[in-house]
Amino acid sequence: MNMSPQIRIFSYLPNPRVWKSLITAKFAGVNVEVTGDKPKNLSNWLWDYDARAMSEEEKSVSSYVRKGKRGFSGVLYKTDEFLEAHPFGTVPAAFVGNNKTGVFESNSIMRSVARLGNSDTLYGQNDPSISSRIDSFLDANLVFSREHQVYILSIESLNKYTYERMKAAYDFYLDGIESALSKSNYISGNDLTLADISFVCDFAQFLREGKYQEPLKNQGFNIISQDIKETHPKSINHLLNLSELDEFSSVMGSYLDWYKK
Ligand SMILES: N[C@@H](CCC(=O)N[C@@H](CS)C(=O)NCC(=O)O)C(=O)O
Repeated sequence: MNMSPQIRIFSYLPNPRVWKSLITAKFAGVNVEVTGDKPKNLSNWLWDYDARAMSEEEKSVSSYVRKGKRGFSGVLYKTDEFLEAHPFGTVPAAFVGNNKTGVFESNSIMRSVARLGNSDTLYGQNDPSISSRIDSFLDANLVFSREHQVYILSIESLNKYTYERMKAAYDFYLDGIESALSKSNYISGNDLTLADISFVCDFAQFLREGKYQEPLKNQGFNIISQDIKETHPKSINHLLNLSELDEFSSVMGSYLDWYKK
């Protein structure tokens, strides 16, 4: 059996965006290799196909100094080859196949894993209209998760505009998911697909706004998802039920335990 990785992913860890690929890999039997470190340590790493931690001395003479653009405020070290493969310079950053093709955006990395795998249903492999419908949910998910990224990065010093945008994105995305789940057992139809995996990983991360009750309250805001069990019951039950499956729980570990209590 060939054990060399079919996909290599570099990221800060743990990262729910990477979990999308790891959960997909469990369902589809794909060999994914993950490299990385805690978020705060990633500024000491050389971002590269052969990503690795650097010594202080190496950093001081490195010619790969870049300014962090999104989520990282200080200096990062990214090789020219990394930026060629990953023009937006973000993690998770995947390298796929023998020619190490750069694949970025966590939903696309997950798609890449599914395409390499052996499941007919995860990405609607046998029917272009089904895979396109799954793509539609993944696009909607990315719009939601971008709003979430802005919200969570500024949650200790929010302004009303950011909060209202997040609330509108939350209502829009969850209304769609709730509506889809009122017609079928899974988000995109009768099978578990990438749409479900992406939803679980990104939304589990969003729920962590609940850990910021105090700072939100002090700024005059409420937890956006506080009434989800009444407003979007199918969505939250779907997330909690899927998180119990081995393929999810073996990757997500205790991430949702605080919420389930
Ligand atoms: N939508 C992207 C988000 C990726 C992203 O924004 N990553 C940030 C960290 S959260 C990054 O790598 N920033 C690099 C930088 O600041 O230069 C995904 O799902 O992969």
